[in-house]
Amino acid sequence: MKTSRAIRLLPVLAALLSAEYTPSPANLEARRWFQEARFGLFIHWGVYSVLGDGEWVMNNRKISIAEYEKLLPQFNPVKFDAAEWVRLAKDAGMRYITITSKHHDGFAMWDSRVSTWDIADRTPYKKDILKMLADECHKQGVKLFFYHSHLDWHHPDYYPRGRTGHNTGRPEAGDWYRYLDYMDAQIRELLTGYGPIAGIWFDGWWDRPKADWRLRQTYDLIHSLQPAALIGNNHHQPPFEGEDFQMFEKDLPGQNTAGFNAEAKIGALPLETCETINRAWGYNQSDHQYKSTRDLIHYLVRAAGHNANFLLNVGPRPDGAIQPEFVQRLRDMGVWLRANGESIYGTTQGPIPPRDWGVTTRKGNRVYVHVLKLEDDVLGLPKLPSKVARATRLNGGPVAFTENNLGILLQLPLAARDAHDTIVALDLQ
Ligand code: FHN
Repeated sequence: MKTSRAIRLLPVLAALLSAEYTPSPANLEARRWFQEARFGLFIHWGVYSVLGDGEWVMNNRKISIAEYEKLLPQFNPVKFDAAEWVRLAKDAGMRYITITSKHHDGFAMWDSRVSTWDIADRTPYKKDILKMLADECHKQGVKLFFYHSHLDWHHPDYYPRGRTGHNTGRPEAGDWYRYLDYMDAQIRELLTGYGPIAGIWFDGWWDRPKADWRLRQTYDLIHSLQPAALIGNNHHQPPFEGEDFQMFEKDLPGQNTAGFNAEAKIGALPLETCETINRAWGYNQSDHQYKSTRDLIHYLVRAAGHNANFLLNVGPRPDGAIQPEFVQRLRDMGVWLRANGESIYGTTQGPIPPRDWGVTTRKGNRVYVHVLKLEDDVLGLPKLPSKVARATRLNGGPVAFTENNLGILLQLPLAARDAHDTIVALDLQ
């Protein structure tokens, strides 16, 4: 009797789950906060850091689970200092941190109750990294997101397999829905044991784009546990129902230089773009191709000019230290933001779309013109919604300009340009 009633209720349940998603007031408020925050720290960290060859090392080197598990005794991050990491993010001017709770190797960076494939159960370190980081974030007023991989190279029930993870030595069998139950159980742990969580940043859907991921059930679970938690999914597609923000990997919204975003049309949700400092997400000891502070500032500014946040990545070492090349760049960005943050935080994309010379951002009646690349002494701008009352250098004196019915001409002598970004604030009438 009970079973037949459950079967009759299934279509009702399915209809509920496919119903249009209405974000709660707390969620809408969180989206507003997110859009104003503009800058966050991405952290890719897990047992893979031991090999110093990026977070894909298990797949790339065709390492079996048995061999990969031998890395565990070496993962002992005694130099990890949550307070120092959060302080570093704050000093860099970042308003949130997004850390890998679980990457594609399936390894949990917290003390999971539904698995022993985690830092607390299997490493000499034994401590719950996420707990320490969450406590510190709450203490220092920095919001915390968890990056969570749908894709799993370790779990036996991740079957049928997708594009990756074919050489880990798992039997060619498994129960897909049992895997999804496991994933939801872990998500439940993350949203019930770590205080307020700003959101979940999913990745790995693309490994099995045709699979039934039961996404809506997972999304509804998250929103029922923490209505304000923002869900984003790096599936490289336009946003799915139930998501709260849209991310672009290694590209500004609308661009596709890295090849991930061919189908990622810009939707109506808050936007974010993520990028690395060298070329690796997880710690890579031989990758020394660091972007300059100037390049990173330009990326942040261009992201703001595209109405997007910038999530800048570090891959900490296996001992828990963040390498000095990363630390230095983050600190330098913080110095720049302390002087120029007014033109980034709390702004929206400005009235002039992104250009080769730079971008515009806007707050109320003030338009910030970010001149990043200009060979001439003058910059011509199209007409703005209202006349310009005043033009000033941010943190500086007046800027000479002329305005007629065609547009505005700003005088920007090369000798007086800023090393990174010459910012002109235009106050509109
Ligand atoms: O495969 C991952 C990769 O390791 C990394 O986490 C990045 C971050 O955006 N996303 C995936 C590739 O799309």
